Order: sequence, then C-alpha cells, then structure tokens
Amino acid sequence: MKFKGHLAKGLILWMSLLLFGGCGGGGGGGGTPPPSQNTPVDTSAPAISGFDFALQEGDFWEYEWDYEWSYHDAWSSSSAEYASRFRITLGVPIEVNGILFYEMILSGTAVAGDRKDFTPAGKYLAVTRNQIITLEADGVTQTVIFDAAAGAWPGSGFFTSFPSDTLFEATLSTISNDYINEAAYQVSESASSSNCQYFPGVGTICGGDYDETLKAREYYIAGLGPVGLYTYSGISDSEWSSSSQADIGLTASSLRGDTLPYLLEVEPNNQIDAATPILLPARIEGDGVSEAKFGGTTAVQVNVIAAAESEPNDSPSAPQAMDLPAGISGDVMAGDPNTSVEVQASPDGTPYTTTFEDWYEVTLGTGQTLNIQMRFPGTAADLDMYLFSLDASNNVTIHANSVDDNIGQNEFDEQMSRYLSAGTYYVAVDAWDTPTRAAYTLDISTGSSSIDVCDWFSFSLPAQARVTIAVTGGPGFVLADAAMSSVLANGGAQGTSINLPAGTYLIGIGQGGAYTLDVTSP
Ligand SMILES: [Ca+2]
Ligand SMILES: [Ca+2]
Ligand SMILES: [Ca+2]
Ligand SMILES: [Ca+2]
Repeated sequence: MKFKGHLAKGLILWMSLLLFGGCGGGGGGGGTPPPSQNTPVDTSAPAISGFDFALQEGDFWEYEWDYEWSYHDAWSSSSAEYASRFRITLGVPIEVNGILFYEMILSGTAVAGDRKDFTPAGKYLAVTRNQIITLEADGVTQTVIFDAAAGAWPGSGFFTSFPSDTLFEATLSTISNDYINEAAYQVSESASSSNCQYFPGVGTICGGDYDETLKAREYYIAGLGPVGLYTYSGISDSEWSSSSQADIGLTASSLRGDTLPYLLEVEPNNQIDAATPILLPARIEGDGVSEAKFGGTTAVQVNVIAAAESEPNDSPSAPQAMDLPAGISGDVMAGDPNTSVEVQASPDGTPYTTTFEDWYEVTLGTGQTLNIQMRFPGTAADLDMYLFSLDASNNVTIHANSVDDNIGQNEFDEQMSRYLSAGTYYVAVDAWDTPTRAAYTLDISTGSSSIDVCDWFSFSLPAQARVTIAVTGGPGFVLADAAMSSVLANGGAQGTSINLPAGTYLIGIGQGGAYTLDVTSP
C-alpha cells in the first residue's frame, strides 16, 4: 500500500506540473514573429560572423541522440533509456516574402518513446541576412532560431523550445558529447527564481518547495547551423527525485562535404499502401522494435529456401550461414574434415567427444522456437545432430540434440526443437556411424511459417533485371509483387538474387531489431 501511495503521489505531482504548465505563458516557438525580423539589419557587420551561408536542396544534417529518465523514492525506482539518430534533408524550396525556405524532410527517429520529442521546430528552413529562420507548415509563421546579425533574439529553439518572452544571446562555448566535441555558439536557458518559473522541457511550475535543477543548451556552428543540444532536468523533494538528460550531436552534414551511403527509414511504413518508395541501388538503415504505435505488423507467409550444402563447412568458425526457413541438401561421411567437440547426450549424461563434419549457422533476430529435422532415407547411416551456441571464448553451449540409434531402430531421421533467445546458433551434423557417404536433407525453420512485417518498401523496375536483396541485423524480409498475390522470395542476411520482370515490387522487413536493407541491381 505504501508503494502504491507514493507512486500515486509522484504521478499527481507530474500531472500538476503539466497542468500548471499552461499558466505561465512559457513555451517557445510560437506564433508571434520576432521583432528582429522587421528590423533593418546591417548584413555587412553581423554580431557573429559565419552565419550567412547558403543552403540548397539536398543539404543534410545527421544527428545522433540519447535520452535517459529516472525516478527514485524509498520504495521504488524506475528508469528508461533511449538512443537513435535522425537526419534533416532539405527538399524543394518555397519563396515567402523574398526568402527561400527549404522543406525539412525528417528521416530516422527523433522521438524517445512517448517521453521526448526532438523533432526540429518548423517545417521549412532558411538562412538569410545572418539569421536562421524556420517557417511553420502554414507557410506564414516565421521564427528566428539563431540571430547572428543582432547576436540576441527573443526565445525559440530548434530541438527544444525556449520561452518566447525572453531575450537570448549566443556565447562562444564548446559542445561536448558522445557525438561531437567542438567549439560552438551556445544558446542556453536557466531558471529564474520567481514563484512561477518556466523550465525548458518541463513547463511552468508555480509554487512548491522542490529542488529543481534545469538546463537547456542548443549549439550552433558557423557555416553549419544547429549542431546539438544538452538538457538536464532534475526535480526532487525529501522523499523522491526524478531526472532526465538528453544529448544530441551532429555526426555528418553535406555542409561539411560529408556524404552518407545510406538512407534512414521514415515511419510510419507499416501498411503496404504506405510503403516507402526506394531507388536502386539502395541501402536503408532502420529498426523494427515495438511498432504498435506505427500500425503494428502484418503476417506474411514465407517459403522454404532451398539450398545446397556448400563445403567447406567443417567448423563453427567457418560455417555455412543459412537464411530461414531453410531446406538444405547435403551429404556426409565419417572421416570428412571436422571439428571435435566434447558433448553430452543429456545434462546428466556421460560426456563424450565426437566429430562434427557439417556446420550450419542461423541467426535469430528475436526469441523464437527453432525446429530442425534431418532425414537420410535409403542409407545405412547413423547421423546425429546438435544445436550449439558459442560464447565469446568459443566455449560451446548445447541447446538441443538428436542422437537416435538409427540403424538399430531402422528409422533414418533426427529431429530437435528448442525455444531460443535472439542470437547466433549452429546446427552441427555428426557422421556418427557412417562409413559410406550418406545424403541428407536438413530443414531448419522457426516456430511460425510467417514473418511479422513492420516496415514496407517498394521499388520499380523499368525492365527485367536481376535484383539482390539482403537484410542484416533483423529477422529477415519478404519480397512480393505489388499486389501481394505471391511471395517471390524471403530470407535474411544471406539474401536472395532473383530475376524479376519489369514492374513494381514490395519488400517487407520483419519486426525484431535494427537492420540494414541492401537492394542492388547490376
Ligand atoms: Ca521500422
Ligand atoms: Ca558435408
Ligand atoms: Ca543418429
Ligand atoms: Ca514501420
């Protein structure tokens, strides 16, 4: 009961902060055009030099960020951490009052769950008369976010919001975080001591006897514009404390001559009719983690990928990597090149050392049941198989095995099944009593015969072409025709190469972690 009572108190306090947030007239950005915009500016002598740089369509800034939040009291403790990156790319400009404003196209992730949103202010961006100005989607509302001409301007912010009723100055400082460490102009907000105080990222707090530490700093570099953010917010009284901290830093920009050989995914793309069009060749970096907020997943049936064994595959350091679900045709004989492993048929069984001639590697992006079946009919062989993983020191862990006496039982198959966490595993074949070469088929599949697609991409081929698709890091992909009438291929990191007629095609990525999608066509 104590636990619940204090939890409720914490919630009520946070809610009251939010409620009071409306009373103080804080909150930057906003509708009133800043006075400096109507003031003639002497562009020949700006207060800060280097901010009269040119923009053009295609310019980009890529930022990485992290955010952490925590709450503690005597009875409970909770925290959350987020980290990702996003990119601003300039699109087609529009002209407003003689100023060219470029559309800011956001890709990647600028939102920390439902806790924090770093999405830059405004929809369009201009640099003119030594000012960096954003324009809202209404095409009318302009906000100066950095005024190098005057050196001081009414509040506003790019990644956070500064109060519009406060005059801000840029001072030369240094931005230093995991992503950037350079001299930069700092625009910072500090709390005042009145009863009703505006705190960046929190709102206006009226009354109370809490200890508050609140900081927000944005950073700008000449010739480059906004390069990062630091915020810290800590609130506590004698019984509880809550804090949050965020860092953003620029990692690449066309204004520095950087090029990036990949695109960042743009959500939401969870519905087929919202598939992101891509041009080949394409490399896209994205993630598929808890996408309920983007529209969830669509289950798509997948096909077994038929593959021939490819020797040498004699050890876990040189295995044959397989996409799932895989149907492998191979063969084995005692005396083939192999790796010796000490194993146990059961946890309390007697250890024995045996040789494994064929090694197959599979990677699971999420926890799943792995089903493995090996058949070798028409032979007089006793094959066995083990399912292993390796730790950082290459020590073997046994997850499952199947070691029937096939000759004695006159049944020439083995099967094993195990629920496994995300990771890399090895299916190893042992020619236990196999003096004559024996052919086998090895089927490896996850518990389901479908993939839960959370990210859709589409591409078009003007003529027949051979297309290669691979997804590393995620649970795999499906390739389908635009009507989704048939799945043409599926796989993962090993990818697929397929001849396709002219037309439009869909690629769906399964939910289960960060991934890189490569689509190429020679
Ligand atoms: Ca995604
Ligand atoms: Ca073999
Ligand atoms: Ca056997
Ligand atoms: Ca998605």
